[in-house]
Amino acid sequence: MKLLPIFAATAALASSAHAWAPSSSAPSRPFARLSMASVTEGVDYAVPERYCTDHPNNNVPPHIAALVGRGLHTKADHPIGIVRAQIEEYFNSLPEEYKIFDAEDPIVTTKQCFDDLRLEPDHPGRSPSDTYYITDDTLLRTHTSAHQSMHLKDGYDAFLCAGDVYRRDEIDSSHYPAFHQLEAVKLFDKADMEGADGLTGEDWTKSPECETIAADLKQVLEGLMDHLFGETEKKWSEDYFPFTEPSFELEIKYQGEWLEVLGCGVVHEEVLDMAGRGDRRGWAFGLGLERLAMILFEIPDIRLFWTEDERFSSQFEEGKITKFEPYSKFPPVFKDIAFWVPEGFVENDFFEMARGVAGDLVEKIDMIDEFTNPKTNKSSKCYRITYRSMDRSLTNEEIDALQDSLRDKSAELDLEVR
Ligand code: FA5
Ligand code: MG
Repeated sequence: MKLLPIFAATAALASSAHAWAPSSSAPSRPFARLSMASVTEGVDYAVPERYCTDHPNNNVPPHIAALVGRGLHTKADHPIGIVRAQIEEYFNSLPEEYKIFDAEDPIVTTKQCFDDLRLEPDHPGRSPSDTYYITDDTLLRTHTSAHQSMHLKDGYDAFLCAGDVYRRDEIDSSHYPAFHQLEAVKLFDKADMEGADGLTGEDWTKSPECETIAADLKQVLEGLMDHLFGETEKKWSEDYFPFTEPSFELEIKYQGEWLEVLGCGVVHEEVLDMAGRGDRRGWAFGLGLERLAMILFEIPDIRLFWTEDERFSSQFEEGKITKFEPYSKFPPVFKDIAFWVPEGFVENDFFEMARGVAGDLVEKIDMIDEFTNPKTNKSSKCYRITYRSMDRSLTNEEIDALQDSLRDKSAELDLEVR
């Protein structure tokens, strides 16, 4: 099943009813007032108990809590860290100075992750079927955009921020419930935006100043792709995010296929306003580091980034993009499971249960059959689970045992195994 992209809400929000603050009301902050409150200092993020608690609405399973704090994006000789360093190298070569962040707390509030970014209360990305909640109003960040507002509030005009993000999602070779994003925000000089003072909504998005920002954003990102890939074919499309307007996505051509690598846009004036920066304008983007690393290093499966197998880690070196040599592909084992599903069944709950039982041995889960009995009106779904280890051959007995315990556990989701 194709899931709704988490931040591309279907209905565009009504245009701003909230007047953009005139430049006099929010003077830009002098550098001396910058605070470092944005980063929790001295906290060890690699403590599963921080994430997996007994709060009644906590839905973080132990296998997810165990991933937090691994800091792959800060490891100089890990593909995720190598790509991130190359991106920073590019930004360091640009005339503006970008402040670099990489140690924000992965626990954020619903305000930081959603409200500050204009995600409506009923936005699907906020639902516990898509998001890992710690308590009712704290969660594992679903995107690095969750940190935009606090860095803006702290007075930064240009910054990068990289980190691990978490989403309950489908399971296959390019989706993993934990992955990494790198975010960037750049505000423009007030003097260059004066012509658009006071403009909101369409008056703003149609202004030459807004066009200048969008053009700069595209140029910076095309330059970044050329820096990473050499000259490569690129394609811009319109996208939708509640926090940028206009919004775009960038795809690059990889092995004959177009692959989405990032979302971006001109920061919505209300987002800047809420961050106390309503006197400024600028752009933001968020890109997926795994997507880029899979292409650059030819890493075929997203689970590999998390392996602690020496045969993986020993292949990479700081500052070098090298082709990954698979240490042999072990055969898959397929198992099907069919059940009657209760009303309101959430597929992600089942995917998560499978990963809870069998961990990374689950390579992918596909729905292969679905029907509704016209007499009873009950629906049945059949899923094919592909089990495969990245580092050894699996025995039939061990997979049968895992499949049996998955069948048993299915009752917890009110699934009636057929
Ligand atoms: C966002 O997360 C927005 N916060 C991006 C953004 C930032 C837009 C700033 C505007 C301004 P999206 O859900 O499309 O958007 O994810 C951004 C990128 O993360 C994708 O292009 C993709 O490269 C990567 N990504 C998304 N989901 C996954 C996943 N399950 N596994 C690996 N990478 C993913
Ligand atoms: Mg997207």
